[in-house]
Amino acid sequence: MEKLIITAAICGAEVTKEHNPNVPYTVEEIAREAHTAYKAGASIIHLHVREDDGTPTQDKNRFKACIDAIRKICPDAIIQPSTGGAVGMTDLERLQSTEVEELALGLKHPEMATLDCGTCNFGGDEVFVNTDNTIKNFGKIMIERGVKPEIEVFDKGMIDIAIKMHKKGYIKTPMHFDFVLGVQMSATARDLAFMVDSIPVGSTWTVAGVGKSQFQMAAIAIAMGGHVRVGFEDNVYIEKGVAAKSNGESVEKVVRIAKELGRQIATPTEAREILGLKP
Ligand code: KMH
Ligand code: ZN
Repeated sequence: MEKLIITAAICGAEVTKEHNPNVPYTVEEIAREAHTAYKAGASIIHLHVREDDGTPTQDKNRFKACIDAIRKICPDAIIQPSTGGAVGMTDLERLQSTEVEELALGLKHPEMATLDCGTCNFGGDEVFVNTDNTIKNFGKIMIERGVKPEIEVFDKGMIDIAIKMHKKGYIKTPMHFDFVLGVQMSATARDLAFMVDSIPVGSTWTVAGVGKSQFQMAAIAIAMGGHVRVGFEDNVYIEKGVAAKSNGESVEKVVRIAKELGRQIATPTEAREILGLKP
């Protein structure tokens, strides 16, 4: 089986220090959390950033500061900024994260970024809006900037939207999907198998189980040959009622499960090969 790519979603936009005091806000805290995950075996850092008081932001200068700080201590990690940001942000705000230079890698833009392929309920009255025009615009800009999208899909309909966008020229193949389960769609083995079965042949995939399903989804994905995302964005607990000490602790748990199931962990270089990223 292919080696396992572990993505650490270290910060997110919704969780706070009230949920877990180790949720990072400052540049230093974000770099610290990225480093714990990287040391434990994460090859991709999925990145949201915050103001010092925890307010989510897509400000490109804040992204630049965080990426530079992470790069100093995680020299070869794949840093994947979010273009989802937080509910209610405008498209222009959200796209700023793709403008950031990665000077240490000699790149004008990030290697990867997320591309959310549909609208979904986000709890209470919150709706995370991604119209067809938003997706087209984000897809086109990512192609122009050479940024590989991680296609975030919160239900099966979003896979169909991504395929439609590919046919219209807004997303290139091979596609890489992140199934975010437990938000709009439930997170069971049946749901995951259905999603895997629905993506085009030749695509790669990872799963982010949100909330209590996080490590169950990870274990199933490891056994199926897919890839795994964990981290505070999706779940701040290491086990029921116990806050994780760091994102690294969550990554370590995935590494242990993978070892038990005979799956080796991909280095960032190996992850780049699997995903077709330029070294
Ligand atoms: N925070 C959510 C509204 C992404 O990173 O692309 C959007 C999100 C998806 O987290
Ligand atoms: Zn995110």
